[in-house]
Amino acid sequence: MNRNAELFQKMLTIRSFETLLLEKFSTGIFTGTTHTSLGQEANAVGVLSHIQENDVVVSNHRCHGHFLAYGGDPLALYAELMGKPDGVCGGVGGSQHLHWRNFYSSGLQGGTVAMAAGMAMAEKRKGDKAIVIDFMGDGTLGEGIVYESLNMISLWQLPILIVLENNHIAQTTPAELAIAGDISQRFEAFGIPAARIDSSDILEISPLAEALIGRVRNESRPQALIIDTARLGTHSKGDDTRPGEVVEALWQERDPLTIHGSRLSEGVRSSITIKIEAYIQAAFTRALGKED
Ligand SMILES: Cc1ncc(C[n+]2csc(CCOP(=O)(O)OP(=O)(O)O)c2C)c(N)n1
Ligand SMILES: [Mg+2]
Repeated sequence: MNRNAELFQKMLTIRSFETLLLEKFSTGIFTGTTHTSLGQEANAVGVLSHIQENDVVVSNHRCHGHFLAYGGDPLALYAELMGKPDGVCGGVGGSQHLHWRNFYSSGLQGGTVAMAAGMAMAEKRKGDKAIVIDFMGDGTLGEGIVYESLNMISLWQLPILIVLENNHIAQTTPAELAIAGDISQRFEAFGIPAARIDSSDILEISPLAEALIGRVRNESRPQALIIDTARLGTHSKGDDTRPGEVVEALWQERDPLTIHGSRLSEGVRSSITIKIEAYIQAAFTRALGKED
């Protein structure tokens, strides 16, 4: 399989997983809540395609895409969301609190940046060139702990790439009602360089992420990557106050699967789609059949 097809397949794995999750949520088989990353798949795959085995990934409440792009197993994630012992964390972590290998997520907004800072400090002290990738949302810029953490991250030159997925909304609050000034300057004020890209195209996001990850690793210092992106789904399961036509326009213009899928032939696209949908359906069915 060529690289374009592989990237499409990885993003489609996330999309199919979360689409089926939302479809089945109302049946009551899942515990707790859930946040999907529809529209943001190119960020997860574009960034995490470039990590090495010892690198650490810290994610937030919207973590399924990051987990799957990291290499996590869809069956174990479905089982986790069903609260089953075969889940990623034995069914006690749920949608937002995952830990597998060097992947960690937490629903505590902002707390993740502090966690990531501590982990990056540990990696720096070990001196084995491993780095930390920390995903956060734009709304999380409102948490004070972020700035305490950025100060330490810069002061101690911790090897961390902070990926700010700027989908311009926090739950139902548009960014323009909550965020003053220029987001890049929030990082730059602490001496952390911030690269910014407005794209849902994995072929634009991926090379930039690769270059920044290389710099963090080789120069052992922090870096921010701000990705202006689009949340195509609801915040959680049904809470979205944006007008339907606004969301529809985003689907037309900002769907990473459509953007990247157009580079593949119809035949390749449909054979990957059939394969991945069957794989995800089988993961769901097998997770459902596992003992509670
Ligand atoms: C400390 C804390 N406060 C509030 C919440 C509830 N909450 C969960 S997600 C969210 C909005 C997050 O917005 P953003 O950081 O932009 O991420 P996005 O949901 O857009 O990916 C809120 C308020 C929380 N999880 N943690
Ligand atoms: Mg947001």
